[in-house]
Amino acid sequence: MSETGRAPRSAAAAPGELPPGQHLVDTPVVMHYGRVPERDPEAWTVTIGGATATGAEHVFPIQEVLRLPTVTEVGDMHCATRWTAQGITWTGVRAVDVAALAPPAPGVTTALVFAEFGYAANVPLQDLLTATALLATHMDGEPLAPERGAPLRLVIPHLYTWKGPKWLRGWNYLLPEDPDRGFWEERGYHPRGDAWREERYAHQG
Ligand SMILES: Nc1nc2c(c(=O)[nH]1)N[C@H]1C(S)=C(S)[C@@H](COP(=O)(O)O)O[C@H]1N2
Ligand SMILES: [Mo]
Repeated sequence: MSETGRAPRSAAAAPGELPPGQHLVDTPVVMHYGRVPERDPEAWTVTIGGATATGAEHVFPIQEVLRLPTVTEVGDMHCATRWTAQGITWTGVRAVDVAALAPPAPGVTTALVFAEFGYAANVPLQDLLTATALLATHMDGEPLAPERGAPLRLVIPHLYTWKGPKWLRGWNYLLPEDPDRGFWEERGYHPRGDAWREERYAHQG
């Protein structure tokens, strides 16, 4: 990807380059709060609500989401607990294409992306709509394992991975006045979470 516009820093990073304060691991450590869902993946839906352009909440069967163009890209995972796993191949659909099915109202700045069982992360709209943000179905060529977020997980390689809910169920578009904290953001983590800027904690501003 070219270095034009707001291309994420990681897309331009040299192979092997690590964000500040991170160390390399071979395999990303399986990490999540709570249980692995057992909901039928065939009956999975993605709900886009909050400040949508129409004002309505839109519920999409997963089959409709996965009819969007399939893309494969290589990205890194950066956990805020300081491990980085490099060169993961993700396959899925672009978040920007999903958002086009249910666009935001004017003035929306953030999306609160949520998962099964209430996990959520607030993600700036500009990061969610970047070309490298995927709703991934496959990791390294294999369908996502249940503990890796099957059937859908959000992947935004330049952000810390807490910004990528596994078992993604949708998002709510937020206006600047809406409460905007997800699970880790409630616990002091950064609203943006760009790993290349080391945006771990909210007190960093
Ligand atoms: N639903 C959900 N998604 C989540 C989490 C979680 O607790 N629940 N943890 C996040 C964090 S902090 C990390 S580091 C990654 C870990 O992904 P992995 O288990 O595939 O390594 O998942 C992210 N997505
Ligand atoms: Mo993490």
